[in-house]
Amino acid sequence: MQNNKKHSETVAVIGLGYVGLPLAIRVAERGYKTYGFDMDKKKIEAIKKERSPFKEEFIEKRKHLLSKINASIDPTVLKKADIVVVCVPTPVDEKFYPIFEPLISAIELIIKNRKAGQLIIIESTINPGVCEEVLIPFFSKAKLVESKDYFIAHCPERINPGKDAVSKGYNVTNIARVVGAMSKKGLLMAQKFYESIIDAPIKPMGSIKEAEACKVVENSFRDINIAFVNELAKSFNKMGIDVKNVIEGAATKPFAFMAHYPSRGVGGHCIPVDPYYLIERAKESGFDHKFLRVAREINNSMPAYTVELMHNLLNELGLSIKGTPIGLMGLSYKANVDDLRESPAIKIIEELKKKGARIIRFDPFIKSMSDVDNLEELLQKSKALILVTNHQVFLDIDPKVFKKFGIKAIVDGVNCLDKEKIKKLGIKYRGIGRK
Ligand code: SAJ
Repeated sequence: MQNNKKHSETVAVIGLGYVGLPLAIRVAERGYKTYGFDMDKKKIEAIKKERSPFKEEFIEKRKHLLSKINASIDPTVLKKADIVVVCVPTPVDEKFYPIFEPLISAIELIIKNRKAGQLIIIESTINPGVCEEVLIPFFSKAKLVESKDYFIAHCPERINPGKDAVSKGYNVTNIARVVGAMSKKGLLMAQKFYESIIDAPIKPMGSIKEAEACKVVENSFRDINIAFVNELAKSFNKMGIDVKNVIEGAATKPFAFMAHYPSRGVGGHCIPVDPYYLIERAKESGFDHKFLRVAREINNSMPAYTVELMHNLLNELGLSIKGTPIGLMGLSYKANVDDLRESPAIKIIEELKKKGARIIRFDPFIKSMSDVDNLEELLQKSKALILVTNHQVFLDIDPKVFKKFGIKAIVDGVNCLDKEKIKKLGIKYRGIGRK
């Protein structure tokens, strides 16, 4: 593994978000002259002031390195780079079709500000075939030939946002990667680059398509496993079996079982999105991923299911959901991050509004979307609560506090509250597959 020796190549990272900024920090830390390009002026200004533009433990711990990145909104910095890494978002539209515009704009900027012989590495999540069928045609139109005027490779990002990543010790410096390229030379260049910045194995793939397929397979695997336990939760709820206890029991099997847990829904910019990349691309080749589609339908049904649980719980108390003040503990898609992308909270709010509930939102990581300033105010104003995000601050609440504020019903959207204590206090409790 390389140490922090000086490298002759200059590197530019396009897109300084959850993926690009940690990468740029690491590249600079490993001794490359590093440029960062982003269209967001506020982000660039924050980086120049050595302030992280978003909450991320990895960056918080390396803020002192931010000044080593020449961050700019001027795309001509790309002209200086021998290696350009593209880390822009690849979302899906409302029909879940992949949206390639951010990626195409990045490619157009690279072509406009190119340097001969550049190695261009795509880290954004894309489905098999995108490099060859969507991106390379832009270079060909500009009369640029792969392996002569430029090299292109794909190294799918494996960033794992949030505290749990830090607690597990995984970050951009030590997560193994796969890399694929259009040419042998491009593959060797990309592999050498990643081996110089990552202290973990870098696996060369047989083609760029294989590398593209890895990421969507990794995340579809996670999505179907979550869908499995979400379906179990619905069935066990009817059978009066606590699904969380059963999963923990099954997880005592030391092999051939991988615990996933039911919840109020699947959010984030990876898991709920990536399977659609595979579904849509396979459809173009005449294959229908029925199983992946059903898994997506199950996971997409969980926010409404969560609201139904609250509706029924209030009815058991002789209360109507209409007009009842319901506090949402958390908005972010996962614990200890300030990220609303595809968050189940969005659908839960929609469903509650349809039922006429009065909604009070509070997320300590997303104050701008909160209706109250603090947890106490949330509890004061609510008669019932839905735990949407298992931020530590919510897990630390002593259930007696719920009683003190007169909370009548709690739906635990991440199955992480103490159900026995809550029920003993006479508060109605429902988890996702546990009562
Ligand atoms: N979720 C469940 N049940 C589970 C696990 C997650 O409902 O058992 C929900 C979460 O609440 C969240 C969503 O699914 O809303 C996604 O959770 P996640 O833990 O997968 O978090 P992400 O979206 O940050 O996923 C990233 C992914 N990393 C990359 O795509 C590079 C994913 O591959 C990682 O497995 C994941 O981090 C991780 O391990 O934390």
